[in-house]
Amino acid sequence: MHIVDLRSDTITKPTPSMLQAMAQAEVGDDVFGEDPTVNRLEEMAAKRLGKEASLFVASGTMANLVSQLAHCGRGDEIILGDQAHTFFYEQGGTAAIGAIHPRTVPNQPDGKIAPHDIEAAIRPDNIHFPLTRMILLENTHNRCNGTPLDVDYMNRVGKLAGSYELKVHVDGARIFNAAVALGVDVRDLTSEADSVSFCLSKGLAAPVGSLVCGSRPFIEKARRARKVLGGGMRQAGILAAAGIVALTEMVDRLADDHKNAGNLAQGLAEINGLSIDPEIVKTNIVFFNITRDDMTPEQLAGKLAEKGVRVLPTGMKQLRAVTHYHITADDIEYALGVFAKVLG
Ligand code: TLP
Repeated sequence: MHIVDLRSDTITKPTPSMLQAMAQAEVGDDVFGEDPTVNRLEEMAAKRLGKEASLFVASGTMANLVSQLAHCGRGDEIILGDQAHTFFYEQGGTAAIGAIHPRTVPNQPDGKIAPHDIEAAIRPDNIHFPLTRMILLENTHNRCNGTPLDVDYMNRVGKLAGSYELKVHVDGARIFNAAVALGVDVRDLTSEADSVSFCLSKGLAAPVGSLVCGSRPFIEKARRARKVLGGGMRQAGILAAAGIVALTEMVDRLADDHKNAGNLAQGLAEINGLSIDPEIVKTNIVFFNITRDDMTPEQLAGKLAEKGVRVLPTGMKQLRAVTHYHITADDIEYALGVFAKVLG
C-alpha cells in the first residue's frame, strides 16, 4: 500500500548521509566533555544561532525544561502562551519538575502573544506574588498553524523583557522552518533571546536530539539541569553525527515541505466536508476542521489510514497534517485523492 504519513515531521528517518556519518563518528564520553562529535555539533549550533555556547539534549521537551531550570528558581513565574507546546504537551514539567509557576496569556491566531498582554502579566514587586522571571515564545508556533513569528515581533518582545530584566526563552523546535519561510537568517530571529532550543529530529530528519543555545554561563547551568534529569549521555557522538548532517544538508530543503503543505491546504479547501483557510499555512503544519456531524476526526483519520494516509486528530473537529522529508508532491496529490474518496 502507498503510505503517506502526515502525522508529524517527527517520524522522519535518517538520510543515507546521516547513517554513514553515524557509522563513522568519532566518539568519547560526553559527560567528561570528551565526545569530539558532540563538541563539534554544539559549536556548530551555537554559531548558527548566534550564541556563545550550546548543549545537546535528548528531546525538545528536555531542551525546554533545562532552559526553564537554568533561568528560574523554585516559585518563580514564567509568562507563556496558552497554546504553547511547553504548557500544553510537556506534562506540566514546568511545575511538576521545576516548581516554576506557568502564567498563561492568550496566543493570538498567529502564535504571538500580544506585548500588552505580556506587560500586563508581569508582576509588580509584592510579597503576595511570585517573581516573574522569564517569557517563553514558540517559533514556529505548532498549535497556531505552524505560523512563523517575524523578526520585528521577536525583537520587540526581547526589548520589552530587557526593560523588566526578564529572560526570554524561544522554543524554536522548528525555528529553521520559520527562518526559511520568512527568508531571514535564523540569527535575526534569536538575537534578542537569552536562550533558544531547536530540534534536529523534526523537519531536519535526524533520528534523535535537540540543542539549547545561549550564553556560556547559561549553558553551564543547563548542563547541570540536564544531568539531574538523567540526560547526561555518554558516546552521544553517534547521534550528534546525524545532527551535523541535519544542520549542513537539511535546512534549505524545508522550503519544499512548505510548498507541499501549501498545496495540501489548497486541495483540502476544495473538499466538501472540510474547512481550512489555505492562506494561513506558511510552513509545514496544516490544521483543518471536519464540518460534517456524522464523522469524528478519529473516524476520518481511521478511514484515511485504511487507504494509507495518516493524519493526527487534534481536537473535537480538528485534524493535523505535517509535511516533511519523506513527503513528495506526488504524495500530496495521492493524499488529496484519498481525502476526496473518503469524504465523497
Ligand atoms: N511536537 C510534537 C508533539 O509533541 C505534538 C509534534 O508532533 O509536533 N516544541 C514544539 C513546538 C514541538 O512541536 C515539540 C514536539 C516539542 C517542543 C517537543 O519535542 P520532543 O517531541 O522532541 O520532546
